[in-house]
Amino acid sequence: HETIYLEDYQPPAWLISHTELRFELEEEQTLVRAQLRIQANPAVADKRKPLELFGDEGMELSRLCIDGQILEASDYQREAGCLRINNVPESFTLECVTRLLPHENTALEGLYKSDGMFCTQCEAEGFRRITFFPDRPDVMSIFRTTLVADKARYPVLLSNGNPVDTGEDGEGRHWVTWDDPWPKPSYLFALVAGDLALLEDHYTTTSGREVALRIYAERKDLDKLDYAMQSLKNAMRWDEEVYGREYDLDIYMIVAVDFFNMGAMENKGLNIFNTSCVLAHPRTTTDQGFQRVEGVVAHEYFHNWSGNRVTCRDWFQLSLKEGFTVFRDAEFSADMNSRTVKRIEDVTLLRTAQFAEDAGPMAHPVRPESYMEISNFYTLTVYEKGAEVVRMLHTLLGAELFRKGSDLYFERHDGQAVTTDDFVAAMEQVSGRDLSQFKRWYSQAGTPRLQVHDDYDPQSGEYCLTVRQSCPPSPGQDHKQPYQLPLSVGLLAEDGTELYTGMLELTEEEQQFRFDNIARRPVPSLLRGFSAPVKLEYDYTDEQLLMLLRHDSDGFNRWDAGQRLCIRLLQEQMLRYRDGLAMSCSEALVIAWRQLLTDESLDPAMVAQCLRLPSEAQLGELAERIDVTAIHEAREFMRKALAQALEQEWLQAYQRCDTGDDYTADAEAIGRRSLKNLALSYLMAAGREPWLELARQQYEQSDNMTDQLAALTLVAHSEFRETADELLQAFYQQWQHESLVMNQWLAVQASDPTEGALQRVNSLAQHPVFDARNPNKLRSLIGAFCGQNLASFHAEDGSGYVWLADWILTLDRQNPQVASRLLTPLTRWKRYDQGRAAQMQAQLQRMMDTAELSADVYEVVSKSLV
Ligand code: DPP
Ligand code: ZN
Repeated sequence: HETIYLEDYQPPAWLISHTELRFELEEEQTLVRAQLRIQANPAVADKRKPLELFGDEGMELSRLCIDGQILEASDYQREAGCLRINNVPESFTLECVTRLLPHENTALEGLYKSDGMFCTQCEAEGFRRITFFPDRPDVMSIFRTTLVADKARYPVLLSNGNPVDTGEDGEGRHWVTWDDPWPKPSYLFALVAGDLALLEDHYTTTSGREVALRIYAERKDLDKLDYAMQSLKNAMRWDEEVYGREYDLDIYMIVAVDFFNMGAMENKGLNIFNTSCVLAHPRTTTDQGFQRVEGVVAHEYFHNWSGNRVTCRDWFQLSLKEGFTVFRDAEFSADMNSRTVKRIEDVTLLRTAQFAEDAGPMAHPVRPESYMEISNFYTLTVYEKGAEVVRMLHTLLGAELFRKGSDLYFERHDGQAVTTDDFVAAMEQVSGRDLSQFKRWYSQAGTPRLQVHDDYDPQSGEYCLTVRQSCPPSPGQDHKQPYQLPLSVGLLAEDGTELYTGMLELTEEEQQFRFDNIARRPVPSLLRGFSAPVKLEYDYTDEQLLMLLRHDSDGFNRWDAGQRLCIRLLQEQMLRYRDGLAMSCSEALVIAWRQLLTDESLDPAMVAQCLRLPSEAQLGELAERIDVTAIHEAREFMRKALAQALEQEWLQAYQRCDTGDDYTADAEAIGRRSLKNLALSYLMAAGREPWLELARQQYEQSDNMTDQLAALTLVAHSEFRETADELLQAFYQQWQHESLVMNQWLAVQASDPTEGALQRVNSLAQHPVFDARNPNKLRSLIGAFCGQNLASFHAEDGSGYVWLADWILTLDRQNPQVASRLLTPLTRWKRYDQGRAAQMQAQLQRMMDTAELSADVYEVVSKSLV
């Protein structure tokens, strides 16, 4: 397997102005006729280069012509995913017919079948599984696509752009031609053919363009499309208001498919979505699901500008579109819902999963320097950390200059394939600032650490903050240069009065900041709103954290102070557990929580966030060596202690939030349900029969999936096994025909930490609702067991590791992208105790010793073993 380097980038020798495609879709095969108008790139000096096109090795080539002349076998060579044609003219038309077997395509890249419908996934390199093409994002072409298929089976035929022609051939087959006027890279190509139902609406842009909005799904899911449609309209309006961006075609289509490797795909005018990111109905979808639909619909829509109109020069620039678009969708969701809650959720994900990625063997900069398989770099670093980098630019420049910068970026690069440097250059130009140091955020991997110390001189009233920054080594990068970053700070008096509010800018390894006229020693509120993606260390006392939890004017830091306190207390209990000492729960914490829980003036969503203990995964990320058992035991002890100490308060909060209103998916209602179900979870942790009855009642009486699934999960994970089995069975009976709900049913059981988990997931893998070819099912069973059921996955005998490795080896032959993704937990082996580390390493080695790993899995396994 070959490594590809950013520094080797060369502009394309050949350009394709027009691409005409004709798909003959049949049950046993698909014939694709491609006609490419090719010209030598005038910007490339060496005109005598052979024409090189990418094309999957397994793809059958049945005809190849230049300007109508059939090529002899000696005129071209096929080798390792590439077609080379020598002695081509400066400008010509290439015709190429390929034969595909979509029904046998289990990798779900290129053209494949999902539940009887044809669909495509071309990002990053799927188009080369459809035809021979310079399948790289800096080759942009105008596409015209004709689909031909049986009319009864495939009444709906879709591709990018606008439909321009249609007809029938008299033998039950029909065809539709689509024209996309905007030049695009091949990764944005899409087609869909199937028997689909449709929800239609329309939208008028600011400048008066009428846009037809169409969301397609299977007929049975037609009642689950309203929320996506509303979200789409909100996103279109928001992008006009906040970024001045309008939609640019007459039709915007979304199609829901059940077999999909990713969440969704921003193909020009024809987004293809995983059903899990578009279908939403109160009866079958949780609050989290609703918010995901809103966020992903907006994300893919925003790509129309940040990704499609302006795209990436090469795949090393992936964060150019993904980091920026995640930042855009996060701001959209913050505007539609609660800004602070959205921020807390995003930072929690970053701290738990992205920080772990940064500390593991696959750590890479936001703009990676090399890869074997680009699919492995659709990561939390490129997406979430990339979004944090854009957010820091927004913070450093301020909203107004940032908007000017994004206007300039879109205007200057419309229709181009560009780099993250081009993005930063636009920000530099409008602000007059030199951002060359800032760009280290794109080139250096690892999570920076800020160590903060302070001094106070009561005589002079001077307060001084000393900030040291450093960043640990990561693969291939032993030494890091200091970063430029915004550090948002407040100084609080002991009673919570704010003495100073402002933004400090770090550029050096060590810096001091002085504040005058401070009457008493203040408590610093640091990194407000998580103003930079770093680990912040300051030696707070418990009292200071409790004060911040009560008084900080920054909502995010109020929550963060509470989390810091919980983490510290949990870490103390972990030590006690390891030393065989009795664990205990801090009375001060109980008092603080009681206050939060009983203060009816507070926002329930915020209270719920504050009263949630950090997850086992996050505690693991924070540990020097991850002690799975100590983490689990300490956290369970604490949960139970807080449950029992506040039993009456939990019940009152439950009752207060249980308003009996009809379901709505707005932030306020979601916040109330989150506190209600958190209260129920603590009551269940208290372990008494009446609370089991309360949970059962909620399970039986709820009219929405949020409440029903919360109750089911709590009972299923409890010691009340009889009721657990009864509800799991009832849930299955009720929802067996709803594929997405069955994913939840699998995940609830896979994440059940009680005795016998491995046996349970093994028998679920045999259950009829499970389908090993469907990525959502794999994520629900394997992903949930290995990622959320940590104590079971890390069973001391290593059985969880063997189980996962067995799965990876099977799946790798079928769907390498999904196999590689599911492998992540094993890559972290160096973080565990010797016994576990050795067993994890042995499974990685076993995979490594297997002949014929895909590039996807090979890259991850080989880098993990270094
Ligand atoms: N479909 C993925 C996303 O939208 C990759 N572009 O992020
Ligand atoms: Zn994206």
